[in-house]
Amino acid sequence: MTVTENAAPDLVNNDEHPLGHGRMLRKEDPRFIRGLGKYCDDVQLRGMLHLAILRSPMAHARIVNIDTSAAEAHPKVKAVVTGAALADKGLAWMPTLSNDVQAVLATDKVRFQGQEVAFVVAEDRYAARDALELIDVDYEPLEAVADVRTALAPDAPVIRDDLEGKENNHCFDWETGDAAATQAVFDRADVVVKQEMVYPRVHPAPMETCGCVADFDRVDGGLTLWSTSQAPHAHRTLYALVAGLPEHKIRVISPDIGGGFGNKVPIYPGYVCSIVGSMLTGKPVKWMEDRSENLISTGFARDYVMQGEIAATKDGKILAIRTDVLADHGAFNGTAAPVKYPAGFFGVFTGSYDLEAAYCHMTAVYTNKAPGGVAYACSFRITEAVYLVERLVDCLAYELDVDPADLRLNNFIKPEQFPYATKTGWVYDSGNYEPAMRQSMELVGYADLRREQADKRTRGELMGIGCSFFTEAVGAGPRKDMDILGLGMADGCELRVHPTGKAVVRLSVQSQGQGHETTFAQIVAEEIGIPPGDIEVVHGDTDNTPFGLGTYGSRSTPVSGAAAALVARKVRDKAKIIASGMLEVSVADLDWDKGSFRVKGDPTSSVTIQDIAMRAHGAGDLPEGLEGGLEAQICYNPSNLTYPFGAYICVVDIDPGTGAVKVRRFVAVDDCGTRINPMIIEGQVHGGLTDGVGMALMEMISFDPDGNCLSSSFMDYLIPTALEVPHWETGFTVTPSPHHPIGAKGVGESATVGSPPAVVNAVIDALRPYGVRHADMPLTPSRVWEAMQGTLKPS
Ligand code: MCN
Ligand code: CUM
Repeated sequence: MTVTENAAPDLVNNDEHPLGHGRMLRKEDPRFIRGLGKYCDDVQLRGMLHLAILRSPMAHARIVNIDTSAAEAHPKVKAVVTGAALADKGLAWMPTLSNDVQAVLATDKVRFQGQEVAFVVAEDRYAARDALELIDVDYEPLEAVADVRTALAPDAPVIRDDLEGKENNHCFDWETGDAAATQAVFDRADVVVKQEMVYPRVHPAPMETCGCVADFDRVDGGLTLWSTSQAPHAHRTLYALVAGLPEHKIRVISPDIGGGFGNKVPIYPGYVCSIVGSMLTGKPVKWMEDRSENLISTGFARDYVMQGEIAATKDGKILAIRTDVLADHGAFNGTAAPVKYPAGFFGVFTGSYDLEAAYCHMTAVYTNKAPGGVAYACSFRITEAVYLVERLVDCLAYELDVDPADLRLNNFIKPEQFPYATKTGWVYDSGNYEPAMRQSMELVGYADLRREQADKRTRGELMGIGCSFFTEAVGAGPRKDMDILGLGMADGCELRVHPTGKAVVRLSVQSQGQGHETTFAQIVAEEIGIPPGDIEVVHGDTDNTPFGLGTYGSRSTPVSGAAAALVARKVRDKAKIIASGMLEVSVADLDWDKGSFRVKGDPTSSVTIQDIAMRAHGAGDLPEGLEGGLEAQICYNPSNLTYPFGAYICVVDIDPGTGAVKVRRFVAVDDCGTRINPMIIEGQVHGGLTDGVGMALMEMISFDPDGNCLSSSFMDYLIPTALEVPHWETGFTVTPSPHHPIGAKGVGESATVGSPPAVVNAVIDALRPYGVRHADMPLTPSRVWEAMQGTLKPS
């Protein structure tokens, strides 16, 4: 099916909304648009204290002495805690999501600017911040490693001397694919194009920064933690392991969250400090970061230096791709990815093309920068992978002097090749790439644009058209090979239908703005015929939801969405048995008609799901052997990931006098299989495209040679506004996932993954008259200008 979707959205009144999938308005919006959401910072508890964190002003320094006496004497201060004090309790270090350790508070050394050194708990936020100024830390500065390329130099200072026997800054080596087979293909290829490209360090920068309220009850030993967490269940298990608290005594609540984008996947020292603060004082303790703290200390994204190589025949058949990557992991390896995937899902760098061979070797290093490494709508490093392959394809088109859209069309994996096993071991579940590509070209008017461009070039005007085609891998993941710190990546789901036919569905995933309260009600409604307005979605509270791994990597729809559909089918199966009793026919004689069971061949005999719900709980006998009630729960373990894809085309104009890039148009055709709520999908795509334009043109966390972070505010870390982005034009195709119960694939990260190469390819295309084949992001006016002058140095 290929449908375009450019007309004004025909939003339906929710009261008239059909029972299931479709453009339903978001159930959560009435509270958000009236400012009535309840975020962590809205939590107010009696006697609540406030926590502030003292952070290192240096990137690398030995801590000689910390004097906290003046801060302790502050009349409003209740506690001042240093790393040494935490070390006494065995809490100075905590595990990261990648089996490394990270300092909760620095004991021996500080290893990045902004690292947590001490915390103060005081009666109010102002007093806590004032008292930070009274703490006197004596640092002995050490040489910092701020350049990833020199991190492994023999004379580089060793950052992680806390790790036994560590004598350099090597973090890990990783490889995938077949080196020898790839070399053989490269040896016989007519054309080999090499290009180094840097995906700079960027930051998710959610509107709401990270924070929490910890409330430890000294009487019953229970801990309640309201926190900005994308994965409340996984966090609870980690707190149990770190703090030695029994898991059943910990309740993690993720209330409304003001954007996550991956930034709220890791556990941050501030959460642990707040828990310690509450235990020490016996009072609830609130901690909320400010913007600078969020930018300098929490999970960054990307930071890959990639040497890419693509091999092809002279008539444009792509044969193989090879890459060598230098990955900057900061001071602690805090990458959030399944344990067996230290480079996340970067292995899908073979993209959407039918290759003969592929190989990647990666070296990851420690530097004196903040830890992190997945966050920011990346689907576990697929953003980097897609950027690599889509830039390489354009570099090849440049060398062969062929049209980049044609080059893609000629090399796609064909529909009949699915399920398609890539040369790096991934099995793409389903795909039909050419219609998506053709649709994007039609929507944008590709041929006309090329004519316009040719015409403009004769006048010295700079216009560029950039294509990108991506395949994503989302829905981590099959328990057989995916876990985070030993926790398998399956999701529970529970559905209860009340006697009156209203229902509650409990999820293990946690929305940060994706509209789960709406779409999960729609998934259940589609299966069981109860209106979505009658289905309450409960999430984000470990005491009230089944165990599961949380929302990131666009996994909610592929994993929890499947769980919701299957649990609803389980309830429907039971409802059918009850209906057979009510209608006095055998189960085999019943037809399901979304919301009611009918007797085959007798349209007048039927019972609604609401009638059945009442009977399940009410008077009268149920069929032999059936328990009362109408509810079920399941735990869904996906058999594979889902592989959404998309074709994006960006059109830019560049001011030849200043190098300023204007994105004139952007067309995005996405395929995420069965579409639950097209309005929400478009919103997700619009947001991701905005992210992508931001990364391509303006976002970068940069450092000076001493490791000082130069991007610690929104004055220096630029994020796109309505002024920098065009009116988005979207389309879609539908290629269902064969293994997902409703055929849905994830979409939340697609646009962020797919759009940066489209923008960069467009800019480079515009600069063709200047002989520019590549320039690194962010393509700020000065970089574009330097590229035009031929003076741009590798970043
Ligand atoms: N959806 C749909 N039909 C599909 C696929 C998805 O209607 N075939 C709907 C889903 O039901 C859900 C939304 O689209 O309401 C996104 O679904 P999905 O792709 O499963 O992604 P997740 O819900 O797991 O969200 C995570 C994803 C990630 S990893 C990042 S990063 C990101 C993103 O979502 N962060 C966001 N989008 C965000 N949107 C907002 N507003 N805020 C964030 O922090
Ligand atoms: Cu990789 S950012 Mo999202 O997965 O939360």
